[in-house]
Amino acid sequence: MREKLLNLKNQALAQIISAENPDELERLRAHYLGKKGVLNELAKDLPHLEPALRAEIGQLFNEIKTAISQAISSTPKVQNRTLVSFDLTVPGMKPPQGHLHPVTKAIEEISGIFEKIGFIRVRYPEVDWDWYAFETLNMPKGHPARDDWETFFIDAPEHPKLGKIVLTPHTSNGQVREMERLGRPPIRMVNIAKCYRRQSDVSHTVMFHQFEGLVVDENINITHLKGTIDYFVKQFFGPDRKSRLRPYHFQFTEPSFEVDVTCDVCLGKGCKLCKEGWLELGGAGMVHPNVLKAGKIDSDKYTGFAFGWGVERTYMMKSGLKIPDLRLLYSNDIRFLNQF
Ligand code: FA5
Repeated sequence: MREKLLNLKNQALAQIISAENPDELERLRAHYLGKKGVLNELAKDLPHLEPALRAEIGQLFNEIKTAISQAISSTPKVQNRTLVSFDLTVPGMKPPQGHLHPVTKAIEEISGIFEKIGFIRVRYPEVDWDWYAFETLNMPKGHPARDDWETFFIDAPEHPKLGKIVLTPHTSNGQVREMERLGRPPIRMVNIAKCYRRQSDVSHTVMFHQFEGLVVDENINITHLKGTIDYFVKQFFGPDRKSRLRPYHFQFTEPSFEVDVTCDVCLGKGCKLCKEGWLELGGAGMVHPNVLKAGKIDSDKYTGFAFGWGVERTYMMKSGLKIPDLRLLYSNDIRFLNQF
């Protein structure tokens, strides 16, 4: 009898633990503790036991009843589980959904704008020879203009003609590569790639992106450059923004310019956030004849223009976007990235 009762207790507790909902618990309560339940049926044998054994088994009976009753009433986990699993009216939980990085979105938008007017999106090495990054761009070895690019050099053997290997400090390395790829004009490329410089502050990151435009053909002049810049500015920033060219110097363009775009806050009038209404976008100019020669293009017959701007800085100048520190774009802070 004692063994039978202990087995019954174990069986009841196991069933209670694995009960899936309150109805099942109530069924177990009736089965074990109800008037016509298993325990009451067994209790009918008690009077036939010897008096000493009757007292011991009687006590065991009470202990088991209490244990089963407590197990049934102290099952909050089952109650909760039941609510979550079966209440179909509880609103569902959306799984977190990612999105493209803002810089990737900007690159897609920039490529689309230039592709619409016949530019071909190309990609050239982000680790390249000194030859393409400097030498063919009218910056021979030891030329002081090279210092502006604060370049990372790779510790690798030098090539007798192509020189050292560098992490490209600008996308202008694609200019002569594109001339070599096509062999002859017309050329209309947009090269978007990662660039690297030894610079880090609120407006500089060690790794950033540039987009480089290059057009070479017969009779290309500055008006084509200005028209292309105006088209881009209106498409990317909006119809109320304007651009201007400011004289500048680059070794690989002549004449050279810096391109400015009107401030998104004051639209050119001048405010605390800009310098006299204009924000600097990047460099541009007419391709230097020495660069065309390096790309084996007849510089008497063909002319061209080029421009190279930072993707991150350009993106920051878009209306409504206020990014106080460019480095935030690469901090991988999901609270920051979720805003875009
Ligand atoms: C150049 O790199 C030239 N190759 C641009 C060019 C191309 C001129 C073709 C003429 C013809 P610059 O060093 O000014 O120029 O860089 C161009 C743009 O890259 C800058 O205006 C800025 O938007 C971006 N840039 C440069 N360095 C960084 C940096 N460390 N972090 C983020 N953006 C940068």
